[in-house]
Amino acid sequence: MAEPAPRKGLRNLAIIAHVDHGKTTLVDGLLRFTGAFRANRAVAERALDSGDLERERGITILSKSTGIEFEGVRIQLVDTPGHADFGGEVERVLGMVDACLLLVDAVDGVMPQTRFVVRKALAHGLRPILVVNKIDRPEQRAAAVVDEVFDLLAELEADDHQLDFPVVYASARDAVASLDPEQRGTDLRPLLDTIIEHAPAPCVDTEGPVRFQAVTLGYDPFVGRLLIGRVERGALRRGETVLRIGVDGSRESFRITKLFGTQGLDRVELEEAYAGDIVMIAGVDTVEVGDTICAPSAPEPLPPVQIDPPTIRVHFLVNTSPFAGREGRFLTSRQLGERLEREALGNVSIEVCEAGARDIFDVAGRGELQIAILIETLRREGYEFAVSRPEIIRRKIEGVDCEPVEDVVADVRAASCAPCSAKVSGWSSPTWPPAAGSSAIAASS
Ligand SMILES: Nc1nc2c(ncn2[C@@H]2O[C@H](COP(=O)(O)OP(=O)(O)OP(=O)(O)O)[C@@H](O)[C@H]2O)c(=O)[nH]1
Ligand SMILES: [Mg+2]
Repeated sequence: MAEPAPRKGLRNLAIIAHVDHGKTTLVDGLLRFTGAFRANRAVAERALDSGDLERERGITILSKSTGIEFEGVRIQLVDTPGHADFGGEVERVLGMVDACLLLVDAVDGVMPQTRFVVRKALAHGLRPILVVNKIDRPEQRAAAVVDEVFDLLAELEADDHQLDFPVVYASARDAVASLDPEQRGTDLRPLLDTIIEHAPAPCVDTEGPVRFQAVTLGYDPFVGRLLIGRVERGALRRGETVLRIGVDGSRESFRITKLFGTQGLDRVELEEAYAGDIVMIAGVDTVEVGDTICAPSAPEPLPPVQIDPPTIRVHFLVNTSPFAGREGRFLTSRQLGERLEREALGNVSIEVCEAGARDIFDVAGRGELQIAILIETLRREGYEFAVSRPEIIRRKIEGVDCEPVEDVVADVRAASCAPCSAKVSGWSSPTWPPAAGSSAIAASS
């Protein structure tokens, strides 16, 4: 085995932020600026939000990676969702990258989900590159936003190096960036230069026995199940036989039938990939998120992907109402159970188990939007079922009954401030994880 060495021509970055702060728009701009879209190609706005539900709702649901080339350096970007319900998507991709672009809206400033993603990024030892976005908005307050981010990092106990974060001022919509808040940029070059200067190159051993961890699962109708992750060590080659070690310890050999990388919006076939590369592998169907793929000669499993536990629970049950069978094609509890199980394999932030009674499945997730998206996805696939009202998952922590918390920011008329405060302060049950932030009620006239 060789000593890990930096791969100078490569950068891996996650783009993280509160919801709607402009992550996907920025990726669009970067793809366009680096010429990743062919000149004659018609590309929709926010091209990476490619799922039907993503386009309809204008939000990112699944993390997606893309690769761009800039001045001889390959930059692999992972776009993440900003909505708190999909926080599990952010958590699992942070292990694949060496740096993160932290986008903060120049008007909104630090928001609850900014705090969540920054805490996760710091836990992975990442140093953020701050992008103050939407600098084009007339009411922008960039200087104050930079201070807010500094205070947040200090509060979350970032080290000196992390506190000394680089700052870029950008308008993702107009595809411009600048290092000077007073000067409007002309293109995204300053941002790309900052990435190359400040994001560390992956420091890896490309010669040792191969090791890879599946962080996300995908599906391709031609090649079957796709395992998406980063090569941790050594090299993966198409046609080679490797070993899968399951999270549960199970082992299975398989041949890599296809290996893909991403170039802009396209998937490109590769013959080999080296430590540091984010790739997709095809060749095995029975796989779970967190499984390790490694050389048969060095079967060393990687630690499972850690994410926060679910907070709400909904029952999915067979539709027994008088209108049953009118809409869907898949109606039985076996079909519903199998589909939910498949979801739980690929989506680590969802837990599925059979509730005590027959034909009822307990689906636990991170929030109502996440569950709503799951329900809608299943409905469109032809499943018909009934669901219960969501209920909060309570946990006993050191003998105390606790419930999950969420930061609340309510913008209300001055006259409504008192009743709103009273309502919020009535939620008095102890919380888990320990209260991360405070509730704030701002009055507007
Ligand atoms: N004025 C202005 N609006 C922007 C800018 N960047 C993005 N937006 C708008 O902000 C909205 C959200 O943009 P997205 O790129 O979808 O944000 P996101 O962070 O990817 O959102 P999620 O993935 O759902 O968290 C869209 O309506 C964009 O047009 C910007 O620089 N200036
Ligand atoms: Mg997005």
